[in-house]
Amino acid sequence: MKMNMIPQYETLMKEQKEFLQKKNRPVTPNNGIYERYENPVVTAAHAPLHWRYDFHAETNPLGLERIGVNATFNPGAIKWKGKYVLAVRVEGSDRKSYFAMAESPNGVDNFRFWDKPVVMPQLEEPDTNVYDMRLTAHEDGWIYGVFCTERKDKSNPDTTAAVANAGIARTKDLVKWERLPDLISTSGQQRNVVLHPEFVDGKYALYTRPQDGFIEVGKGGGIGLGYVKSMENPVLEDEKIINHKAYHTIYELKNGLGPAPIKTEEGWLHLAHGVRNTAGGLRYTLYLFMTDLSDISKVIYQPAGYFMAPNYQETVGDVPNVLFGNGWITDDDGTVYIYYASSDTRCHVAVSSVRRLVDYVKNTPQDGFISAASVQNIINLVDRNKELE
Ligand code: M1P
Repeated sequence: MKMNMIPQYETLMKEQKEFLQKKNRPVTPNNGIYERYENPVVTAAHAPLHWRYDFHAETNPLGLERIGVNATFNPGAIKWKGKYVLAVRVEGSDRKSYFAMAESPNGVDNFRFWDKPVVMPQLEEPDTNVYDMRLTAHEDGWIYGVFCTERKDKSNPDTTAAVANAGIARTKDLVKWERLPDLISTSGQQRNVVLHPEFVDGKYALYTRPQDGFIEVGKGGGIGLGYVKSMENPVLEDEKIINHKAYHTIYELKNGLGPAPIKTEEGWLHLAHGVRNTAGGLRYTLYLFMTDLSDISKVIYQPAGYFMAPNYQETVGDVPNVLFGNGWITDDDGTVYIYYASSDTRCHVAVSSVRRLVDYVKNTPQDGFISAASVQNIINLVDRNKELE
């Protein structure tokens, strides 16, 4: 230790090193569709100590933390140079979110943040807050980060009035980012915007979530799809809703796409979140659906209900009862690492495979939208199982 270091330095570093090395194990039993893992993969405690502490004894004689990290959640994900890399939404104790890359050698533990958080170039009007980046390795050769940019609604004196839109940036190395103009669409606000990885008829395809207000989707809502001719001038055309919210479902109040879809032999596999209201507040769960390979606006499979809902520990956090997933990684052998966050507080992983997820979307009964239809699904299964007797 250097002479002018705070005395706590060695202890702090040793404790964090031990914490970061902690192994993670799959939870058993499970439903066969995916395996949750015992520990969250990235938490506020993963934030590097040199982001938080002034190590100089002269300026920090008491060895106090100077910059707090409140939460780490809603990560985008990409396989990069053989590593599992998350674009984590890090939220400071000042409530501002920013992006920081964290990487793991195996996708399930030992995540470490890169040396510094992402420096996102600003447009003429700076972002007040940025969050929930979706990473898309597009066939044009760029990696795009599409994220929510939030600014004060200057037309409304209410201090909580804000406007959300899709911010767009691109990179070749996940370090240096080129900021592009924000999405231009006819909707009042946009959140949960995701870039499709392939061109469609020579255009960029964007999944959207038009909304009337900052929180409420209002008359808008549903997962939309629109096209832009150029990401340098991203004017959205032909936006239409491809996945509607629906009464008495897990996506009754609102929904939004998670990461860019995975291309499979059977169709494009999508992960999304659905929101319903309850006496205890909003409940966010994750669901899957699949769209047609030749017509990406056409939903061909959508199982009833949720794919993942918060378990007991996951219900607790800054915004309780929330699962949100905007990143997944598919390995060459078909293993799928689903990165999700619980209650706007910490990041987790669940592991599945393309084969299992395709089977799940194709063979789980669809929603019949009434209880009697749900009962009939069970009767059908019971009767079929009786054929084995
Ligand atoms: O607090 C839950 C989530 O709320 C928003 O998501 P949506 O716009 O779909 O309701 C986002 O702020 C998201 O970051 C957050 O996790």
